[in-house]
Amino acid sequence: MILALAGGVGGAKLAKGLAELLGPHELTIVVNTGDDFEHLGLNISPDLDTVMYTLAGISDAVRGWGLEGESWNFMQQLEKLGGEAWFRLGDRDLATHVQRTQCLREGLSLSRATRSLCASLGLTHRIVPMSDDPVRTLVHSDAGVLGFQDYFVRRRAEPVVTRLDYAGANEARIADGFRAALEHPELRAVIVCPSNPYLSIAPILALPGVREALRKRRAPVIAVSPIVAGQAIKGPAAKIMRELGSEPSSIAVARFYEGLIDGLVVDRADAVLAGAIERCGMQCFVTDTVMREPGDRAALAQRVLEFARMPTRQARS
Ligand code: FO1
Repeated sequence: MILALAGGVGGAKLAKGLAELLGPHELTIVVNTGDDFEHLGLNISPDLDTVMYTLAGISDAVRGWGLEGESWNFMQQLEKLGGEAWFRLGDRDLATHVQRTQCLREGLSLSRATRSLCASLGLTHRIVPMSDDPVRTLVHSDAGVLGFQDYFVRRRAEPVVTRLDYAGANEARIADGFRAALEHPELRAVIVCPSNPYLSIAPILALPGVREALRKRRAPVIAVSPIVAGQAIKGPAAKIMRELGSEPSSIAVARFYEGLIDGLVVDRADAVLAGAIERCGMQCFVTDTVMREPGDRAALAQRVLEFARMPTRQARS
């Protein structure tokens, strides 16, 4: 049993690689819901959808989010009518949000709604929201306190970030599927996918009991750094790190996860950082981490699983 923690595009790619190597009962993918929001009366869960669409092989490879071959008639008409068009919902993607909203209105949990969407897309691996309770990432910035999508999409991640909050996290219960994976007697490894540590993984770690469960477990926890040569592979991770006072690098990622992970996988471009990373109390594994081609995803997943099987030098607290 492997538990993967994932956020958006980078996380979804490694999750897809893991799903290509592991059977449906050997993998649980727990997904950040801090980016979720209610928009146009719909419940939108961008990271869950990115993971679902990527595993189903129907995500848009260029944008990373939404569906391939999408049409935008709804959006164009909405704009014409003077509606809110800053958050682009493709015609087919819209069906996912309508169906999820309908399930939630009928009283289903987000986990159940996700299971039903996954089944309809022919997915057999477990994709689980981190919680069925609402957790919302709030971006404190020089433009005020912003909802995540307001910051990220409407304002193109331009405001300077001063602090991040995960509203509701303290009161939220971790989803049953997440707890079951954490407590699984045959849990072999926890893989932290190359998602933005602050935006995608921190909301998962903010849930009561998650840090403690990760510290106590016997299985190794291996993270893949989303920073390569001081740059984020995608998204504003490097910019946010700088604004929050750390130089964007895999060392900052190591410090962020210090005490929680046994190993950090970094790209060959960052091989020189291995010594400094190991001084943070974890092993450093060096390999190609940038997943450009579809084949790169299973190749990286394979190497990460091999790293997880290696005996760890650090004693876990
Ligand atoms: N990202 C954008 O940059 N612009 C959009 O208009 C946009 C729409 C959108 C619709 C559905 C969906 O599932 C994701 C969407 N995203 C969009 C991506 C999303 O904002 C972010 O990638 C994640 O929240 C960060 O992981």
